Amino acid sequence: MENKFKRISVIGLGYIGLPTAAMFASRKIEVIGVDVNEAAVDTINRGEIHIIEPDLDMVVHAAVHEGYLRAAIKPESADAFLIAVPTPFKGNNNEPDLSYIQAASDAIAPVLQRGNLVILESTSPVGATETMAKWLASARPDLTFPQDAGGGSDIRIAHCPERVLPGKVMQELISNDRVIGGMTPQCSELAASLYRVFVTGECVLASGPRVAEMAKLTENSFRDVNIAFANELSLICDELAMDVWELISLANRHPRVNILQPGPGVGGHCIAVDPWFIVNSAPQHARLIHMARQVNDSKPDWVVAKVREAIGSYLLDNPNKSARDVSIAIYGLTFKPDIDDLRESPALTIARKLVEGDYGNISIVEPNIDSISGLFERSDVLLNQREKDRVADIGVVLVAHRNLDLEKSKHSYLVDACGAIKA
Ligand code: SAJ
Repeated sequence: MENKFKRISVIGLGYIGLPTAAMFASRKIEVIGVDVNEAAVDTINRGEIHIIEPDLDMVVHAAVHEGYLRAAIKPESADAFLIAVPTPFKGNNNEPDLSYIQAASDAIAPVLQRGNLVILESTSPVGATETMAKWLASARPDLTFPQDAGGGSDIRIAHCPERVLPGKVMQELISNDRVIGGMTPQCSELAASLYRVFVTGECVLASGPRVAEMAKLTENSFRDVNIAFANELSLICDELAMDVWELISLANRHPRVNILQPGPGVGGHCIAVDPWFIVNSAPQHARLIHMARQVNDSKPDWVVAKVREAIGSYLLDNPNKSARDVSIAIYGLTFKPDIDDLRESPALTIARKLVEGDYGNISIVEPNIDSISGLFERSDVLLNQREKDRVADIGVVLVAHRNLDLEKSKHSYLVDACGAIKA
């Protein structure tokens, strides 16, 4: 079948937009990536990348040097526009901020042409795609849109949420099934034909954009609620002097039980954010989802309290010492194992709180990052992987990195927040 898409524009060149742009370009389609960040645009146009994701660098390098991918500050005309901009919180009240989506639709509106497809990929609260369609329609009264013209509209609009796992983006972009929520069946069909350029998973047509928006929020809320269950068990087991990892591995022997792992809290930029979009849409009914957020958000403080308890026990055993003599080794800072991403990391929150305490030597053992400069208020915190720094009065294990060889560590007291020792 002949490809209808000669030129694709991707708005927002971050963790999702850049890999998506590079993927289309690797299939020899002209792609214009648009971002307001001039430094990112320059980096990409040199064939380099400004984010960390395995294998992305070589795909971008090849796409730019073969002439299929180009970055720009302003949108140009194209057959399809994919919007992959952030949807953060507005202020401090966990409400979604659609201003990036609005800015992206304002930017593409002047270059839209009859027959174009506009896809919202950003994780969005229910109704955001329809809101975007209204913004586009009011900017371009000369064109017809699906909300008014139905199946025969000049512009086709769909929500197709991204669902890839950081660290496996280049694989999952191709192999994951894709949820396609068009505003009309014609919009869905056109969007599916675009993704079929590189997606080998199924392109599943949803009945509309709202259910596609909710599907993405539901996936991340499902994971959040299940992690909260594991985190709650870890508190109960601590109270009952039981090993939560043993408990979970026993319970998981049941054919229909599959409990996730407790940890220091939930980090990253998705699972700790998206459930709030559901809570905001239906606050009276989203009780479990709301509670899960609170359980997971309170876990870092609980870990800090456990470390303080361990310090107290150490001082009781060593009455000649004061808190200022206590040395602490912290293992892992990233938001999950085997990555170098510190965004919204509960381990970093815990480490910062411990550094604020008036303790002695603090060393961080984090094999996946090269520098902790600027991360802590105290400048004497050491980042070290050397064996001698693995000897401390208190060991605090926060992330179960594969390359964290804990056998080499020696401590009088150990707080293991992620089960790395027992794994
Ligand atoms: N975590 C636990 N216990 C577990 C699993 C995870 O404490 O058993 C913690 C991790 O340590 C981390 C946080 O949860 O702090 C989130 O990690 P994650 O691996 O569960 O998810 P993310 O944020 O890297 O990516 C998620 C994925 N969503 C789902 O698996 C349902 C990904 O597919 C989404 O595309 C991504 O969010 C996104 O962009 O929304």
